[in-house]
Amino acid sequence: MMHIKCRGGFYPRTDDKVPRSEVPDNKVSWTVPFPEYAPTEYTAPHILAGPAYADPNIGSDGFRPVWNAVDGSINRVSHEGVYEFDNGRPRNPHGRTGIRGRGALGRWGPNHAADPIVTRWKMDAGQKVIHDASKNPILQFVCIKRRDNGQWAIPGGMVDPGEKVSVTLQREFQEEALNFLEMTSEQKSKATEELKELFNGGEEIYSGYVDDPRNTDNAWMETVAYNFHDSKPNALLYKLQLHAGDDAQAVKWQDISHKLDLYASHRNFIETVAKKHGAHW
Ligand code: RP5
Ligand code: MG
Ligand code: MG
Repeated sequence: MMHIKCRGGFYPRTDDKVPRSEVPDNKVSWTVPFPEYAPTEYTAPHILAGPAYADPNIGSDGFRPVWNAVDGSINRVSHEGVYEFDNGRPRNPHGRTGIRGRGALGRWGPNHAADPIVTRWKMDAGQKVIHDASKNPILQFVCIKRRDNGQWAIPGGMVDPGEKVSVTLQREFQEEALNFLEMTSEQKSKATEELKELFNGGEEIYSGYVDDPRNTDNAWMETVAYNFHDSKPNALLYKLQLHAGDDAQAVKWQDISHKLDLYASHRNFIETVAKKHGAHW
């Protein structure tokens, strides 16, 4: 995958003050010499302030990360294989981005996320809805609108230190698409119980690098995307009450087709899911 969304223009959420230095398509790969390359150095102020989820700067007292390894509770292993280094910093395995430093990402190297793709068939009067042109049934997925940039996306999120990916998948879905953070503990246990069967039956769709607009030369997003599908008409997903929460400002059931324009590499994951189910794309 040639990254596009983490090249060109300005770094996200910098009020157009932090331009990415230009990287032409044929100079993305580190194996192609690019002596004039002078990427902008940028790590967001809120990351430099040192929140719990962020690494200290490389070279800081007491910071002895173990790269390419599970470092205590922090997973610094890339799904893409062993990463190399650029002046002592992990180097983006998909090439140049025009920015050095961590940007808005907390970790040097891979920043691990998980993406739950929750799907159901579009139904009308008890029948699957068939697309006129492709003659294939239409699949729908739970889609959120991100608060940070207004783009539609899978309700994914970061894997907390030591957290199992299976837990992250369900937790992020519950926070962003069901607004768990504002439920009573009773409501939460009831909903968790209802979702248990669905989330036990997931299928891995993708693991690896994400073309995320926050990526830099030294910090990048990786994810594990799972599909959780409910094929029974009138079953759980046809009754579920969606409520946007946490870093989502809206949530909806989105019909799947090639026309989708989604955040980062999410369109690719949705295409894989549609094809696996023989759905319209
Ligand atoms: C994307 O960023 C991943 O695919 C995942 O959807 C998301 C995780 O970051 P936050 O939603 O926590 O910002 O690269
Ligand atoms: Mg989240
Ligand atoms: Mg999120």
